[in-house]
Amino acid sequence: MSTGTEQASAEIFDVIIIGAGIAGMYQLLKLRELGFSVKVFEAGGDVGGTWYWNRYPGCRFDSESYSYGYSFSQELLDEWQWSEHFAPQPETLRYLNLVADKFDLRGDIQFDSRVKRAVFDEDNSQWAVALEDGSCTRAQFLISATGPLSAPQMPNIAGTEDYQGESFHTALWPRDPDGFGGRKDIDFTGKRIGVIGTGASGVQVIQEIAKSAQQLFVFQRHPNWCAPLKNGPISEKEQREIKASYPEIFNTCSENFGSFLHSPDSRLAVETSPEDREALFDELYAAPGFGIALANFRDIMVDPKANTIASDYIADRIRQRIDDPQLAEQLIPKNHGFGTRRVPLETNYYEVYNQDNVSLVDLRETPIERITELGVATTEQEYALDMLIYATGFDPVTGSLNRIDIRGTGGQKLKDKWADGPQTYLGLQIEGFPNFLTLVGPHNGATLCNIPRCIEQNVEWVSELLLHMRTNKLAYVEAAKDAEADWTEHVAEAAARTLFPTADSWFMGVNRNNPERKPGLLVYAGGVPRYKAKCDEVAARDYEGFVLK
Ligand code: NA7
Repeated sequence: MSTGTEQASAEIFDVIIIGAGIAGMYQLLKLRELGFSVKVFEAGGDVGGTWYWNRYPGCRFDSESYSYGYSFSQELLDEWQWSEHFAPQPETLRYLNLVADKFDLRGDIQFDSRVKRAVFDEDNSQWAVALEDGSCTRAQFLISATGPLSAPQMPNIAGTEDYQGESFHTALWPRDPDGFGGRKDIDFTGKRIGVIGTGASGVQVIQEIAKSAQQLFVFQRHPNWCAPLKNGPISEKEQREIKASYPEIFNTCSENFGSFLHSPDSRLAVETSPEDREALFDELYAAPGFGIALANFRDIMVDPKANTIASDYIADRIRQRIDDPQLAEQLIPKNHGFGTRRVPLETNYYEVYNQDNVSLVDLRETPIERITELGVATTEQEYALDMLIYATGFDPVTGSLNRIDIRGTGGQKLKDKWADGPQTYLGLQIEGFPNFLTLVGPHNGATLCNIPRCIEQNVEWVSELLLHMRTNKLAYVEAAKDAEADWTEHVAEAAARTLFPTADSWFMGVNRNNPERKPGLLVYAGGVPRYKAKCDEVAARDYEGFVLK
């Protein structure tokens, strides 16, 4: 690593962690408990990761709150009360701040510190990690906890810098200096507002803006299959029941494909009568959370015929909710089946299109030509706006790692190694990048998961590995080439058994706004129980597939 302009710190840590979100915080706590010296670098001004950055109005998670929090501390479970079944962002960030305070985490976290480069020093078996401010710190191990969706992506549209009104990306929403949410003075009342993007973030922010905007223009390239969230406050009685059943809650999660509370129906849609199918669909559509995707017939994500049956049902529900039949057709996906992309959960999303103050601009009919000083110019007209919101998502999973110059043995760049798609072992380690571990990395079980459940699994597994190495006086861990190739092949096979590859989505690494990026599968679609069993088996066989020395 060049030291010409970089200030090397004297202290050498056992571990450097990049990121102080849910994964980085727990990894710090775990390793510190085991006696490792740890330094965390966090680009943000405080803890929270996703929940620190995504402060747009309406932001909340789609996991049942009580299935989302950390499970490792009974005291924390007893102390914390979620107020809603699906908590809003400020509450989740308040929760993560409580965790940071309770376990005294901040002392080992350096905030406002974006990692620019990380280079493996082969002579010393150490990582040299340089920040944007020019400082450089060394550690034996490097752990990325950068989050799967943390590299905000602006649209590749000309003129974004010309726009003179207020504009925000949902994932970089300005912070309220006195609270956990977004800046309170950002007001939609009486304004003409444009939103580009109708993924999970766009859907949430659109619902909020429609309440008070003078006029809201939704610039939609492709619609998604949205379904009702059915959120509500948690009553006193429910609170007591939740607190008494945490072991069952976490156990149910651990048995399910994506670690959610929703277990699949054991029947096949294609073998069930239309009446019985309708009965299950109706029940799930009226129920809270992701059940509509995850508690559905077990063939809807693997059999195109079953998927069409489910898609047709959801399409009819959308038609029932939109007054204008032509508009309804524009809001029904035609290029992918239900569940093959992330299903945004919504509250009155479709109904907002029945309001006079909301207009859909279908970009497949009239594409955006450019952003202008005044607003958005499509092939048909220029929309003058007071505020423009980019809900255009992220450079997914590998994006946050590729934005750091990571170099392994022989100076090899991680970005180059992954140019044709990621190759990993268990989504946790990469051949040629010794002593580097990727929490929630590409091809990791945590990529299609109620994420804190899998973060705990990742963190505990990595902690055990480091403990094993210390106990056995081992200083070097690297995925073996054949183990990496086998895992990468297994990940592709697991996805090929599902319908995920039939859709363009962030799961498949599609990001047309980044011209450098080729699509490449990013998620592990074999299910969390299978992933966890594989990780446990590898550990039980003395870390089979790793070179340890
Ligand atoms: P997503 O799900 O990636 O959605 C991004 C949206 O932005 C999607 O509707 C895109 O349309 C749209 N988009 C992106 N680029 C453009 C351009 N250039 N022009 C027009 N429209 C564009 O991101 P989210 O933030 O909503 O959600 C990400 C995850 O966060 C989600 O899966 C949850 O797990 C939480 P497209 O469909 O590509 O036509």
